Parts: sequence; structure tokens; C-alpha cells
Amino acid sequence: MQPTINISPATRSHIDLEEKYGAHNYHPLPVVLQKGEGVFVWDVDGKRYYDFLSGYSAVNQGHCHPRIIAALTEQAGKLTLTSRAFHSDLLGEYEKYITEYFGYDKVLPMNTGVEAVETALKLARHWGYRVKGIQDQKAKIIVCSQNFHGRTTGVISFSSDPTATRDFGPFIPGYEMIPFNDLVSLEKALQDKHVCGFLFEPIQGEAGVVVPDEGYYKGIRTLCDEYKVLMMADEIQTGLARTGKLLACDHEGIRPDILILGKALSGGTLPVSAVLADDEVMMTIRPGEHGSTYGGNPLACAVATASLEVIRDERLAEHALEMGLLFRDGLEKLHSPYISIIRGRGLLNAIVINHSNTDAAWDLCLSLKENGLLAKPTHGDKIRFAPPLVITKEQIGECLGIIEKSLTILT
Ligand code: IF1
Repeated sequence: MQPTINISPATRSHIDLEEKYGAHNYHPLPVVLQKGEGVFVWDVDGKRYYDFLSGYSAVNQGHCHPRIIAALTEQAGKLTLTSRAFHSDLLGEYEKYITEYFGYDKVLPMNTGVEAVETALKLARHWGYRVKGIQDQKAKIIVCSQNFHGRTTGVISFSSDPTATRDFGPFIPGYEMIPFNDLVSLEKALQDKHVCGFLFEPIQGEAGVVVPDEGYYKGIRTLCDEYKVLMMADEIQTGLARTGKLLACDHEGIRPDILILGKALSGGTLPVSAVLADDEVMMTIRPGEHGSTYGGNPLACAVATASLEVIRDERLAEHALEMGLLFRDGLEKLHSPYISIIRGRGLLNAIVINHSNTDAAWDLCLSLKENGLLAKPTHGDKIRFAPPLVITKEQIGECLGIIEKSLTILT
């Protein structure tokens, strides 16, 4: 059954403007949002929705968290950008706070997630040449197939997704791809003495929330130590309490050599990212070798500090762990014949839709929208369920009801 979708004239006119004047690099659901608060967003017609995407996990703390907005607006009226040509009175404070928070010697602040990934790749190569002693131009970084680390030409150079790479070449060499969740392949790859780093997502997001086997992070740690290779965790999506621990690697008590953060580091307000590492890695960068106009700007420092404080003070990791168990349990209990797989950790979850109609996941998302819950299909048959971490037990119950009701569209 086709879901009936109501598109108001106001919604239509906003969508038409984007169609006409914006690049067509996305295919959004037909909803135009105007306001957000906590787990909710409102469209231009005043209809309220549960946000089960959370800006791809950037809004872990909830939309327009009052503490983060207060930090943002207060600092916005004071000083927003100095560039790194001068010091600011917030940068050092923020650097002290975030390094102590995660337990690393130093931080390198950037803006978008992909810039932090690029920074980590550059750091690993620097360390490879300047510490490990790899021969010039030979450094190699191991990555996983089905990875998603961003959209720059550098980062798509090691993407296995044809949509992300087609007609964007030529690409940057120096990467080798192995399957995710495969320690045997990793050990084989690390035998090459030119390898300086292994870059991975603790849970593959874009691939459809693929959770590796228990022991994967520990295995990576052991192999990276054995072969003197940097363990580089892209926790841009999995970090900051999303999976029910501060970092996904914390589920196995593992500390990566390079930690990459973004998204929720600003609670969804600004592009703020960061790379954390100890001195052996970070001190290989010297003045002039890397940077960014906006990286570490005072506004970002104020916002990131508040965003991290909220995660800690509101115990969002513990809460996400508990709500995640409740949510997946509730999904299981729906016993829907159209849900073939339910997976995830904390509040980073996905279902795989099993239906003869290839548009079933999209149709279900339209039906969810009609019933007041926003989620987005990926790869045709998967739907990600990742609400803001401030969602309550009662709200989880209500959302399960919406999902159950919406599933009837598939019969
Ligand atoms: C888009 C997915 C999520 C990321 C990891 C780096 C970045 C991302 C692990 C880059 C970004 C986003 C970007 C967004 C879609 C999206 C996404 F579906 F592609 F996989 F979140 F689940 N590392 N992920 O997940 O960060 O430069 O964008 O700040 O539209 O491309 P960015």
C-alpha cells in the first residue's frame, strides 16, 4: 500500500526553492523543519515529530539544549574568531578540558568531521616518517571496506562506495582496504613495515550500523601494539555517549592512539571537530604544517565545552545504554515479519526491512513521518533509529507505538 503523504503548500514552496536553487546532492524526506527542542522538531505547519536521526548523531544532547545555546549566545556577543595567528582566552582552557576529559596529552581542533579525519591521516603519516622511520612516500594506512569517513577527495580515495567515488578520480594512493570485523586480514595487512595506521569506525554507521564481534577493539589494540601501528578510531558518529558509553571503544576498555571526534562535540550548533593523541604523535606536527581558519575558534571552544559538560552532567552515556536496551527489546516484541534484523548499541540502531517492494523502507519512513517520527532509510532497505539521547522511557514507549502503527502500511 502506498502511504498517503500530505504536503502542505508551505512545505511545497520551501522544497521547490531548494530544488530550483540548490545542488541536488541529497534526497531528503518531504518535510521542512522550522524549530527544535530536545527530542522534538516541528515543521513549517506546526506539526511535531520525534527526531530519530538527530542530525546523524550530532544532536545527542537534544535540539537547542539550553546550556549549549547559552554558551553559544554569550560567547557570540563577545568574541567569535581570532584565527590561530593570535591566542584567545578560551583555547587553552578548552584544550585542557577536552584532553583531561578523554585522557590524551594533546588535542588538535578542526571544524567538520572529515577535516578531523584528514588531520588524523596526516598525523599518522607524519608519525610514520618521523617516529617509526618509514621510507619517504611509502607510508600506508589500512582502512575497512564499507567505511564512511567523509566526502573530501582525500577521504573518498579509500571509499568502497561507487556512488561516493564515481567520476571523482584520480585518487590518493597509500591506502589498503580490508574487511571490517576481520582481525586475520588486519594482521596480514600490518605485516607490511610501511603501515603507519589503521583507521576504522567502531560501529560502521553508513554501512547500516554494523556492530563488530565482541573482542574486535581489543584485537585491534593488540595487533597495533605488536606491529607498532597507530590505532585510529573515527568516533565522530559513535562517540560522545551515542552507543551507551562515552566512546564506543570504551565498551571493551580500549584506548586508541588517535581519537577522532566531531558531530555532537557542538550539540548540533556549529561544525566542531577534534583529534586527540599523545605527544609522540601530536608533537610531530610543527608550526605551519597544518591548520584551519576556524579550527579552535572561541565560539567553538565555548560550545564544545558546554556540549561535553552536558554529556557528563546529564549522564547521557548511561541513559543511552538503558534506553537502547529498552528500544531494541520493544522492537523485537513487535514481531514484525517486515523487520528481518534489529541491531545497534545504545541509541545507535538500525533495522533491515524485509519486503518484496524495494521501496518499502522509504514508504515506511513516509508513514513514520505521517505518524510523527522522522527517520531516514539508507542503502535501500535499512532504517537508522538514533534519537537524541535525552529521550525518556515514556517517549521510547510512544515511539515504539508509532513504529508499530506505521508498519501496517507494508501489509
Ligand atoms: C552526509 C552516513 C552518518 C561519519 C564518520 C566522518 C564523517 C561522518 C564516521 C564526516 C559523517 C554523515 C555525513 C552525512 C551522512 C552521514 C552519515 F550516513 F553517511 F553514514 F552520520 F551516518 N566519520 N557522517 O559518520 O563528518 O564531515 O560530515 O562532519 O550527508 O554526508 P562531516
